[in-house]
Amino acid sequence: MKMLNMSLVAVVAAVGCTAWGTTFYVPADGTLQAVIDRGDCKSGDEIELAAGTYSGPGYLNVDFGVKNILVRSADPDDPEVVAATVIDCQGAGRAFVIQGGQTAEAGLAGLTIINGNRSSNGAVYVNNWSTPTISRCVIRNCTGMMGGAIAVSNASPTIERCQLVGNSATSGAGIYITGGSPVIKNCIISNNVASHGAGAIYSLNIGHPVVWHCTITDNYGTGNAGAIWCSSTNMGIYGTILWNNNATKGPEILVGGAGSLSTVVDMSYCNVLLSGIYILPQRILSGVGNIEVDPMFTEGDWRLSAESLCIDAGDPDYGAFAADALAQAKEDEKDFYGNPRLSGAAVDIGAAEYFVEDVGEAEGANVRLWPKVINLRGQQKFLFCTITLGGHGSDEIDVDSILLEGTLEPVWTKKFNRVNELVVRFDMDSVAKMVMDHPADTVTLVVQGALLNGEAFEASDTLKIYRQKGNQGNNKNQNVKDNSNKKGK
Ligand SMILES: [Ca+2]
Repeated sequence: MKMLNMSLVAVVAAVGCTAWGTTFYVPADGTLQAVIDRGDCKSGDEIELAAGTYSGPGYLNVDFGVKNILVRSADPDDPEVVAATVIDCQGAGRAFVIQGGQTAEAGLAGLTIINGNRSSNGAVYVNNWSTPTISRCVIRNCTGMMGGAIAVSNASPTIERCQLVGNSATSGAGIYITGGSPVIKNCIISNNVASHGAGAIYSLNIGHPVVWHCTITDNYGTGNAGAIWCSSTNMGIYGTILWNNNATKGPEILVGGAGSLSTVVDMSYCNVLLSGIYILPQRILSGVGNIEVDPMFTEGDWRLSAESLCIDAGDPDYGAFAADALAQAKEDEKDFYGNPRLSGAAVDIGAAEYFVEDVGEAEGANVRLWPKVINLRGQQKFLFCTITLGGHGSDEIDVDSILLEGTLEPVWTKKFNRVNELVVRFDMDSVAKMVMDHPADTVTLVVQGALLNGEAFEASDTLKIYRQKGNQGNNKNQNVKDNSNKKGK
């Protein structure tokens, strides 16, 4: 009894939902299908797969029936556990069928599914107005005609923080939607190939699918739609990176298809290669806040590098644009990598939120740098910086510890204890020298310091860099007025 309680506590921590019923264990309690079919396995129960690779009968075409259950790995939040908990369909069928009217508490969490192959669709099929949650799964190298990884037919699953990579299909190599309003959020959809079209997502649909903060790159549609194909559908695409996808017609997104129904796409706060958008006559694509910049992923994954202009470029109202469909987008939402979805001044575009791991031991550090533009040809004398600490007063800060970018000391400091602010000034000439060779037009500068008791803190703010046209900064000194004769306290 005590062990059962312990496992329930662990489950609550892992999946973040209310405690369910019994947890069954595979393979200890039988094959996956055998456990689902047990008379004592009821709606509300969970099935935990131990790390390992599962294939063949009992692990192929696994059907939830009408049971509202969650099938998960031992720790869906641990990428190593997810990578080690594998259902290998060995090209003999698909992995899961969920078509019993399941609710959002049911579904899949933290599994890796590979080598699914079925004429209709590859790995997971969701049907019959079911609304399960498919969370933190990796689906790789699966193939099917309609939906290489996931097919949604008259259903509204939530597909979140999943990685769909290297799948193939005739249409919709990542996800194929025909009917329903699925929400696809914080997912990576990359390197999938569709022979007819829609390397990432195909939507032929009466419903309102929403794609929210996904990173969709390097997919390939042979003729049509490298990434997303909206055909006779009403779709919302928000906060998403569509980049470097490939097709003859509409490499990033193709709006419209052969169907006679109208197609309306709202695309807002996305980063998309505009030349990759193809809109057929009488179809509509509209939106606000979209940008077109190299996302500047970090080497080897889909995180944003510090210079990426996708940082803080999402909806300033954090999801208000998609609020109807995303009632579940909360302050504690996680990005693909498990970091806070909302970090810094605003939500970022893409599946990964730029997140500085170590912000120091003194909590709640916040810095505001101003002016907001560093004019490399200007006559600004100081960069001002206001430092506040959520849990500490400004009188606790050691003013001699303050550094900009780990090197530059302030030339002036003053504590305003009444409002708990420390204001410092940095010499702008020194700041300009620091950033003049910075490759982007915005720069995030880190301010660090310590309390008198030794606790460190760190926080950053982002500024624009203004360079006069044709100037690369190499003759800057000729144009800067010499204001250096009276600095310091
Ligand atoms: Ca942000």
